Amino acid sequence: MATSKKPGKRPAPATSSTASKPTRKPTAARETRGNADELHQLAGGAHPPLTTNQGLPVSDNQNSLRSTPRGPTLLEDFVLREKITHFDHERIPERIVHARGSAAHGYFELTKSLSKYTTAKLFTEVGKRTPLFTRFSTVAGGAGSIDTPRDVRGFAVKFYTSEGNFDLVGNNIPVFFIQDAMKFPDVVHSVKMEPDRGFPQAASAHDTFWDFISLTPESMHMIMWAMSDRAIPRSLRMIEGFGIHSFRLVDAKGKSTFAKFHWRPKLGLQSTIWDEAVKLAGADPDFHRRDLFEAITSGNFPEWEFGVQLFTEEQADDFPFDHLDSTKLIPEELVPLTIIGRMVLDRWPDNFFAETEQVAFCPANIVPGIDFSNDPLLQGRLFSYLDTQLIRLGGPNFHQLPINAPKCPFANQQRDGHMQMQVPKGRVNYEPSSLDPASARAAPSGFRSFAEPADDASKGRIRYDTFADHYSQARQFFRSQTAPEQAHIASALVFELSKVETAHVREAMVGHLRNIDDSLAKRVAAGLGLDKLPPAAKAATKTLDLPPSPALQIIGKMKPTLEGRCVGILVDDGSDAAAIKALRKAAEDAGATVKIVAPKLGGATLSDRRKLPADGQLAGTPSVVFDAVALVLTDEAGERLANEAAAVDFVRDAFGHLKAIAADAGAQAVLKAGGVARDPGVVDAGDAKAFIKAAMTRQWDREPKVRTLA
Ligand code: HDD
Repeated sequence: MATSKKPGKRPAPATSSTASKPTRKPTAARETRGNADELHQLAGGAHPPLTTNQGLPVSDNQNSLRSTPRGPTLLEDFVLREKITHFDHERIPERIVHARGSAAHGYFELTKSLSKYTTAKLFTEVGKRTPLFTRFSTVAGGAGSIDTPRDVRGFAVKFYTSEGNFDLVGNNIPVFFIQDAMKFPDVVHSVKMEPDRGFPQAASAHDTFWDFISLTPESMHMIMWAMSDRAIPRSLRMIEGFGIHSFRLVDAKGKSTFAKFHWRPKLGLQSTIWDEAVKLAGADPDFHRRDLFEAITSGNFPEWEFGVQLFTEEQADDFPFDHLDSTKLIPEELVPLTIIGRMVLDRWPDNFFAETEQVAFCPANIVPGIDFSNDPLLQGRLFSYLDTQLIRLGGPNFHQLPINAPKCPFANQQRDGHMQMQVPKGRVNYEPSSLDPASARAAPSGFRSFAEPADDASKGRIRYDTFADHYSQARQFFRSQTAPEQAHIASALVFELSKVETAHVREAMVGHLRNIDDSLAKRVAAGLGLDKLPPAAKAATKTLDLPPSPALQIIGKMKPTLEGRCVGILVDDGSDAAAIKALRKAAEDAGATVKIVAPKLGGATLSDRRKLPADGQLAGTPSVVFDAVALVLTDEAGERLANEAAAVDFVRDAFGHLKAIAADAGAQAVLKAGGVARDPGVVDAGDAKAFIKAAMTRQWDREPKVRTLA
């Protein structure tokens, strides 16, 4: 850096390193010239001293060390160099999948013992609370992408048990795209942004994804789920979670029982409407993260029931599918779910990076009494996660980070490596040894793999023929849905395939749909404007008509409740204070939070002449962020807001998204401008009871009147 010698009068030095007196007093406008002493006076308060990473107290955190007041910065400035170097390294490679995530601390409480099946203390000590950390994520988008794309949601739980960490790394959908880990890089590459152009971000609606899928019939069951409303959840607090694979529970005698793990949200399942998800992406890209943060920090702790499906090898032999195939699920009607515990998330992380970003999940983290199955997808995962953490977190000691470290004692002779944070003592770094009685040694009571008898068969790259049926469960899923859910699946397929530029890919997809359900194929073909129905894809096996499973619906699992939901009330000057109070009380009594929306953030002066502050300004708080809305307006405000696009969109969208709307006489002008027609979900603002009843569900009957569905 060269010194620029400027002749003439120079400004007075602004450095405080010489402890010079402030040259002038801070002005009322809180201006400073970067003088550290001035800044300290301005900010006020008593603070602990700022230090370098070596503990050296820093006197000036505003100015770099310069050779002269207007001269070059000195290389000697170790304080600056340390700060900038650390900053330069603040980002680590984001996760190749599931990069965008939100997480919380909580606990698991066992309510029913599985001691008949397993020795795992986590599942045998009733009443015991095991601390845990749960991270939810989208799959395809980058770390800074939106929260509401059509996507699978990751549901990863790290249980810090007394016998080591158990990681249940699942999703909100109980099946997966592929049967073998060999295909994972392909499916992920296909869904991520296309490599030559760098878009689309966080979206499956593009050629490469559907090209891959159209050539991968095993994905068809998962595609039905991904096109269903499961992929556009209303809240992370309202999704189910699934461990997906079969795991083994192993008892003290070494006997094994298969288990599938399930999480059930206490608030019930709920999804958005696709148009709502799209608009939410703009209104609040952090919608799910904010929702989780606000719920936990306000004491409304999200909760899930934990259930298991237990079955024996003999039972599995009779299933009309192979339970080791991750593209299949076990209907609850076939093997019922037993609820054995609950998870409560009650603490938001102190630091996003240290915890949510650095948490490293791994399906290979299990505890004695639990073991893997031979699911070829799970087998590949056992390798991939540890490997990815090595690059993502920079070395083999990431397990020592506080968020990853077990909360039970852990010790071995692994040593050294990048970022070793422990200081092992003594000369013994091997086993067995006789020199140090404190050095760790393998114990007979430790983890033992289930002694599974080996097949008498030859090795090879084999896809077993019990994995060959790709359509029966896809058909079962589609036919188990309610009529609105089927319409959403068909419409989602039309939307996604309409973004595909390559005609033969669109046609191939419709060919697969013909094997799933011919009526679905026809609806999608009509939605795409295909002249004729493409031939059905070749199927390796006959597609079965499995009995419908209502447990696979969302609408069937929605709870008629306002708990955990949010109601928005649009007000303006002169609004009826009593009506607002009654609506608020009714909504809060039903478990909802209430937010006031007004044209100005300062709020409105109501009919009782009191000022009601707003939680959100109208233009920045559209109705998509609420589950139901009410409008309480004077005639004058109603007429005025009928010409205000944000107010008109507020009601038009609430109506289009099938939400309950309460409106008083003054608000009718806005309703009219928004094209809101009277129906059972549009009620008088004076009838709080009717409003709450309507708000507890979506107005499914309204949907065909507001949009064309495939
Ligand atoms: Fe995976 C992350 C869930 C198959 C390789 N996966 C990751 C996360 C979740 C899942 C929830 C994010 C964890 C977090 O919050 O940090 N993955 C699944 C499920 C699968 C699955 C439910 C199938 C049933 N995954 C799968 C396969 C492979 C991977 C077959 C590779 C062979 N997954 C990874 C990974 C990630 C990952 C590359 C990226 C970041 C990470 O691990 O920590 O290793």
